[in-house]
Amino acid sequence: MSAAAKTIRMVIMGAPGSGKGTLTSRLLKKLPQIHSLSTGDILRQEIAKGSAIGTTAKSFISRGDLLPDEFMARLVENELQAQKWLDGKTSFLLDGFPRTVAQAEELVPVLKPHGADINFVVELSVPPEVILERIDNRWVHSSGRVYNLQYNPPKVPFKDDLTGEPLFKRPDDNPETFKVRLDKYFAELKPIRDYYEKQGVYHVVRGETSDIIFPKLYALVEKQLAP
Ligand code: G5P
Ligand code: MG
Repeated sequence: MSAAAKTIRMVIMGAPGSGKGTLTSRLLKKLPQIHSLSTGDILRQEIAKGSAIGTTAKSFISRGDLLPDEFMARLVENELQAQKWLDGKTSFLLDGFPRTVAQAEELVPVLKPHGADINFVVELSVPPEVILERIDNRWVHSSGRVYNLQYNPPKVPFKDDLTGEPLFKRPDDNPETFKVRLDKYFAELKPIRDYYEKQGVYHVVRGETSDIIFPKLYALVEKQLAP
């Protein structure tokens, strides 16, 4: 009898526009047993619904600011519980959370009782000058599916491939807000890298394009999943 694959509970980190959403969807196409959760997508969906969470999120996101750690931690905890991923047997990927050491620390008591600690963290390291070019051409669908007019254009211009619904520009994808988001990312990077490096779960994949990064990322994840 072959041994069962291991469970991965991973975090994908990277600057705004580094390709977290793009690479997550590629990874999940090859490894559909992994579930994913993007805090940015959840917040944008709450804004679209006009919920209380969305109302709080809107002003932070439009300024490029991070929402409060405690608020984000409760949002993720509720989502993990609602999805029933906290059984220690489910593989999941968190895109965009945690982004600060405080958020990482908040996650520990949520996961630990279920034997479900984070066991794999990957940083996408893409030069900022490469990223800046991408954002102008980004269009997104309300589901979180992401396109780029040059790199991965929709089949029909400005329409989502799966639903045919219109795509939209993110309000935080303007040069001023984008700069704030980049600065905030790099301000938080070292502490959170140190935090997960100490736990021996931190990996970095470097590259100027998602095509270069993807095979490296996939190889690391496969290794982690191997029995
Ligand atoms: P988000 O939504 O998590 P960011 O800023 O972390 O936002 P973003 O912008 O979603 O990250 P990404 O997912 O890393 O970027 O990148 P992507 O969308 O896949 O790719 C970017 C573009 O490049 C796309 O158009 C894609 O098609 C294209 N592309 C990909 N690869 C290539 C390539 O190789 N070549 C080319 N040419 N193009 C490519 O968070 C948003 C806000 O929510 C709040 C904050 O306010 C945050 O700013 N928030 C939180 N606040 C506090 N704590 C948290 N944990 C929070 N999470 C979210
Ligand atoms: Mg994203």
